[in-house]
Amino acid sequence: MKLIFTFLKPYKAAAVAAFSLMLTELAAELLLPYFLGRMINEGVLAKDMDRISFWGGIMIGTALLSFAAGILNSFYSAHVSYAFGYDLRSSLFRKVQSFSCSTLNKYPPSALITRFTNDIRQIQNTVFMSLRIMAKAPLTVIGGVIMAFVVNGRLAAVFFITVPVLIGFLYWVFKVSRGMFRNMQDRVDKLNRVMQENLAGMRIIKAFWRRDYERIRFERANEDLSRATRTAFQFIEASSPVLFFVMNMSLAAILWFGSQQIGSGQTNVGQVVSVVNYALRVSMSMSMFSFIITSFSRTKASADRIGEIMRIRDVSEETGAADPNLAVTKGKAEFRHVTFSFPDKDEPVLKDISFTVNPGEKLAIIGATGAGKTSLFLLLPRLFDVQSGEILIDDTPITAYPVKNLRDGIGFIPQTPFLFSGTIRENIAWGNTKAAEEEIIRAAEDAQIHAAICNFPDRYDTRVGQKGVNLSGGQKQRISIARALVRKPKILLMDDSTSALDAETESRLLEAIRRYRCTTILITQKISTARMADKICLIDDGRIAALGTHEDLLEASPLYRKIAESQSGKEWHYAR
Ligand code: TTP
Ligand code: MG
Repeated sequence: MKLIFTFLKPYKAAAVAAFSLMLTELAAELLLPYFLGRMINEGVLAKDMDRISFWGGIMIGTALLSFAAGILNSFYSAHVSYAFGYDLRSSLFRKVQSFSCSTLNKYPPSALITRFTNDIRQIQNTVFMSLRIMAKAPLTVIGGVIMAFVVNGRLAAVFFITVPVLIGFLYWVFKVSRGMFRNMQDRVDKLNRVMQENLAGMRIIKAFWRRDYERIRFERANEDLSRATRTAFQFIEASSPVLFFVMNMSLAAILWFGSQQIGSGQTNVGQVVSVVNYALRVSMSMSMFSFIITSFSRTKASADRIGEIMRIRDVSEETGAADPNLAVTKGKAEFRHVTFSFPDKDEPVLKDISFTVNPGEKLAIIGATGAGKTSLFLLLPRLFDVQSGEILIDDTPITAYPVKNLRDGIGFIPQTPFLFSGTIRENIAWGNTKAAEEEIIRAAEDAQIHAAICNFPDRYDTRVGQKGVNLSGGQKQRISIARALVRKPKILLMDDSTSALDAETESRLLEAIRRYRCTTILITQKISTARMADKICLIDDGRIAALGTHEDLLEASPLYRKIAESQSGKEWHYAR
């Protein structure tokens, strides 16, 4: 909560202005019943027209002042809350961007999106309402009670009993409801997750005819949310009749004591009218308390959820870089006894991996599904850090490089291509924002996608749907290759990136990549692809089972032989 409100600091002046205007408005409002009492006593009861116009004029002036202060206050409150929301959102975005993959693993996108939208909006509204009306309610209660005392202390004594009782009661309501609202926000996360998956997976849902299944899943999340919301609001709502009851009782008590005092000549009608007027204002403000409590409980829950993200100290990305200018120059990659497990798991996915790829060399990694090939790729750009052993690039541990320089030297082609919404040109240039048009086209040609792009109606300006829906799997793969090539990387990592290509296109692609003279590590399932590399590394269950040329491996590794035979049995038999 405290952390979140440090974001208000830059707007202190405007907030103070808003607050002072609110105080002006409040003071004017609190003076009105007092003036009314005076007008009744000195004007109406004394039948003095001059006094009536005098107090009437003062009342009109005061009302206008309160009106003007109110309008200006809205203006400042809106300014503060929107600027605050903007800053908070930007800062949260930067924070989330700085997270390492292991931290991001813990928060599903839906939970983060809810924080960006729902939670921030909630806090923003509360900031606005606090400056506008929320802080006014408790001050009206205090000011009203004080003014009532000034007018007639004995009548106002009734407040001494009711106000503390109500404050105690409201505090209890606030504490209980906070947990309920946190629960509610978590359900919003869950509903968003189901929604998101449902929209993203629309095709497969239709293809499997799982509409009903998904509807039930959605309804369950929806019901959970509405149950949590209902519980919270019912609880809050139940508190307002209690408030009204206590306040009405105190009004009745004031009127009863008041009439007795008038009877015995201790007070006059004007004073009773003033105190009753104050009591009405106090009870009106009290009735706003259930709304205020709702807002504050919800805001507390939302602020905690955002604070939880803001407080994460994620150091792994930026540690260790001694020399800020250290960059990848040659592209030699070396693994030394690397053992790695994902942060949330105990069992290592890679065990004692050692190999070296010299600059410009091509290494193929082959192995069964789930063997740990993709995991191995994630380690080179330091998307995850190893538990033991060491990875070196150009004979320097990768932890010694500034992360940006390290990643600048690497062209990473993920197993599942991901395209951003925008044009094809934008998607390729995303790899290197400084690339000139010829370089973009060159990369596309080398990725064997230029011809296909030229056949699109808008060529390089063709828009890619939010997830590249209007492209085939192989086209997406090749755009994602072009995006890596346009970086002119020293080390190219291709994770099964030619799986959707026919043999001829694939060999043209690998030929083109040769011209980049970069170190290439490619994961593949196909022996025919692996053979084109200088060396092949066979991974089996997280360990290196064999390392060498195709011929070496056929000789030495029964597992490799088995894979080779299963893929093109006869050919290898005859070849040997
Ligand atoms: P991968 O490294 O993804 O296996 P792979 O790339 O060899 O398999 P495929 O040919 O199918 O692409 O996974 C190895 C193990 O690590 C597997 O048990 C899943 C686990 N894993 C995670 O827990 N988190 C991750 O982010 C990844 C990539 C894998
Ligand atoms: Mg993989």
